[in-house]
Amino acid sequence: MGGAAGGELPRVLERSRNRIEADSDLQIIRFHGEFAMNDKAAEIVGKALHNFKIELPSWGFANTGTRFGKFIQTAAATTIEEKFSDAAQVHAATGACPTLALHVQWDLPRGLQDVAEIQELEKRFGIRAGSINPNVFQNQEYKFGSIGNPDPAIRKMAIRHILDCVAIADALGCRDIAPWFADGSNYPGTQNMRKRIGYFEEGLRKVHDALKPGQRLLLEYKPFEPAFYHTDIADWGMAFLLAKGAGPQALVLVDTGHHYQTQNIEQIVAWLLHHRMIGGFHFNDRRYADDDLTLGSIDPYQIFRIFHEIRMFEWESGTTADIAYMVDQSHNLKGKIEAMIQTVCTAQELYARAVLVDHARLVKLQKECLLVDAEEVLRGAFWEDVRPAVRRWRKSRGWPEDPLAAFRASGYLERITRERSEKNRGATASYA
Ligand code: RM4
Ligand code: MN
Ligand code: MN
Repeated sequence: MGGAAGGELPRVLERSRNRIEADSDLQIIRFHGEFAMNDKAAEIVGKALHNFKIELPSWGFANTGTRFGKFIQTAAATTIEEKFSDAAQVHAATGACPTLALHVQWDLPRGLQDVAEIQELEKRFGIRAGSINPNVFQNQEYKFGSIGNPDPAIRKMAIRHILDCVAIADALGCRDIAPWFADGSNYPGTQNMRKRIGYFEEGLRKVHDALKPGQRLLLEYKPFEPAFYHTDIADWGMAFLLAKGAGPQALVLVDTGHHYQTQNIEQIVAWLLHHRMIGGFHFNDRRYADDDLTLGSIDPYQIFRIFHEIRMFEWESGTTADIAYMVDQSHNLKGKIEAMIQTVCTAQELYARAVLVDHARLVKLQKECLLVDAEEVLRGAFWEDVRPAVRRWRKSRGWPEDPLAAFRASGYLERITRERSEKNRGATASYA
């Protein structure tokens, strides 16, 4: 992939590069204003988008809420069948979402016994099961933690559940098992942090031992919440070390909302790429904490910079980074399917912009420490309007040119609102 991207520069970029090389720094900036998408650039964008798939979260279609109130949406999915059906709508509109992440306790409450039903839904809706997400944070037993709990019986129970998830993933042919651990403590001195590291190391090794060839264990980190003093896997370094210790099939999952304010997420991504330790993303945006807002709604440049690190790595290494791009959002106020379509379109648009970065030129400028010019390469791609090229690509593939408009015109929302409003009346949200 890297070779192709390096060799086939969009002609307009090629031309501006030649001119830039012969010109002064100030003129370089002016030339970026002329940056216009031509056929070749559009083709490169289309090719990259074709391979760019995004996994949807089943929980993103169900009623969710805040700690303070749950505002029920009459069109929300109430069953796993409805979640598949809604996900299929997003896929039909965007062509980019063939898989659905499943949360075991919410979607397969009977565990392995529910696999047959999932398989039937996969066939019926043309959507495959994606990552399998264990739930070791909801049961009363997990009040003081799951695999970091000081009580060995509870640690055992949590490991048992994750092992069941490995078996479920195996039965469904899913590659990734993606646990998120709420483990932590609220007050200094109340837990032995070092001991808990040992519990995590031990538990995760057991889980890793049960993985089938090709399966992956993705470890997600989060700095705080629900624990407010210490969280056992609080950052990428802790996730990295635990994944390394667990074994070669364990990798790190980056949830974009799980960082402190101002943290340089693309640098974390660069480190993980460098060590071949990044397994996937949970995409969302945030303004304050783990807000789970629509991707790119607050800081699109952040997402672009992450994509740029990945593309740059791929170009330099000549390999494809095997990353599961997943969405982790729960929309309480926006229509859930519409918000999901917005997310996928935003991801595609920001990815397409990262595709346009002239890597060869950037490498040269970085080497020469031409700071303004190097930054302009990035900014130039970021400010490029890729939407016409994305529309063209959608059309050429037979997908709707405007996914949101196509969904709105389909009548699906009106139908499910009619069908589900009774069921959603008095419904309780499963997750906050
Ligand atoms: C966490 C994290 C996990 C999600 C749980 C419910 O904040 O993002 O991915 O499964 O929430
Ligand atoms: Mn997440
Ligand atoms: Mn989260």
